[in-house]
Amino acid sequence: MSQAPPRDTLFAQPEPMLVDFRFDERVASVFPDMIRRSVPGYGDIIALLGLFAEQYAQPNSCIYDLGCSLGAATLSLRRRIQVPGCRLIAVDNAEAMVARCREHIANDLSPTPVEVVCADIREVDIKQASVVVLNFTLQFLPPEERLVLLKRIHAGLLPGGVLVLSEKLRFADGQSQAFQERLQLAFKRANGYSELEISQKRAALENVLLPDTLEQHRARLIQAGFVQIEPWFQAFNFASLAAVK
Ligand code: GEK
Repeated sequence: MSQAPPRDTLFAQPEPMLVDFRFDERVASVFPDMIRRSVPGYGDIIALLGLFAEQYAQPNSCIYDLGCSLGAATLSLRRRIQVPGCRLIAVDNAEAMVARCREHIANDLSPTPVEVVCADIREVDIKQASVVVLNFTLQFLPPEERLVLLKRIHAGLLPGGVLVLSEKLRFADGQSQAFQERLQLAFKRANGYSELEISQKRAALENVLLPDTLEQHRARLIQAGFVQIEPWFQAFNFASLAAVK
């Protein structure tokens, strides 16, 4: 029988000196519980990512999971690749995440080889790619560096390749922002987070996770060179887009 993942209680006690959120050992140790209870639709997105690998992976190409954390997206992609000669490259710059990711990959028996790389996604070569996944990662880059990365991804994709970009969204219209935030807050409360946990986590993420609007994402993807952009998932203020080269 598999054990329940350790519960996230990182922000349950009052913090006299709240510091900016970091992907350290404490976060890595509770990450599956944290992301599942904080991001509405996360489990569905992970499961559905496999279909992008099934439909878009090209023979003898590379598939990238950028900001892979513990490898949930990598495993979903790996299990549905249908063509020969693919290689998966999972990248994260948090050592605590990468160490655990390597264990998860080693425990999975799907045949496609996976290279888990501890590096900054801004410094990784992207080549011969048929599928690239940025599942809730772009939002952690400084805004002025996001277009550069998308341009590099576009350049490294094969014709017909796809980028799947999942992000927390911001809404330019105040009414929409309030509506979506209210429901995400309700989601977190329904998943057992206290008001203290919610407010301390929010403060810790304030300078670290900087969301864009859907319109900004669309415009940036077009600027990067993508010709077809399809929003394919949204749950409150979390969404995923597919951009085809
Ligand atoms: C999932 N995709 O489970 N270079 C490399 N990694 C980075 C960088 C960077 N510059 N910036 C942030 N990260 C995963 C979830 S979590 C999302 C992704 C979240 C990494 C960071 O270390 C963390 O592991 C991940 O991006 C973001 O599908 O926690 O909301």
